[in-house]
Amino acid sequence: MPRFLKISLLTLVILSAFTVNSWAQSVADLVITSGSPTVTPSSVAPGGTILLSSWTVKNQGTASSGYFENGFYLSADSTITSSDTYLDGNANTSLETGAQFTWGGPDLVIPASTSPGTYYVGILVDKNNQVTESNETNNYVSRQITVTASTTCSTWADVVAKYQEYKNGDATFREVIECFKERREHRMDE
Ligand SMILES: [Ca+2]
Ligand SMILES: [Ca+2]
Repeated sequence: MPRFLKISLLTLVILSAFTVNSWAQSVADLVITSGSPTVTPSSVAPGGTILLSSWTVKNQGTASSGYFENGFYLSADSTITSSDTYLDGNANTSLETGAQFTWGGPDLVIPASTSPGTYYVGILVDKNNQVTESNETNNYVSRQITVTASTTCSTWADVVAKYQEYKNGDATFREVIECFKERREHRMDE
């Protein structure tokens, strides 16, 4: 092979290595910089509403992100994925390198069918993975909550049924009063 051709080939190899390398480094990285959200109240009955604190998403990568969608989820563990129970969501327009956006905290309804227990409520940015990122594992934050047993006395019919139980000797009068109070508190929550 002539010497000049060898040099040209070598140049080509070096140039392509540089090109591939700089292309690989220029990638977005979305991250929630506000940490785990606070959840109010931290204990809620199925069908109840919780309020998350405001949160901030930042693009700490080296390329613009493009449009992406975010989700709020109910999860059995602290890791939030798009397979968890979807509660609500929103979307961001493209964030430039170093740019961030702060969202107000969302109101989220815990599904009425949720069994009592310990859960996590979380935020997942780029839930549909529309953005290619240098780190795909730092896209969520979560906070533990307790889902309590559902309210048994939420309607007048429940109170009447409890009174009937009392008349039949299956409940105390105190339980009827408690049921009445529970129903009133439930109404005030709505
Ligand atoms: Ca990321
Ligand atoms: Ca992604």
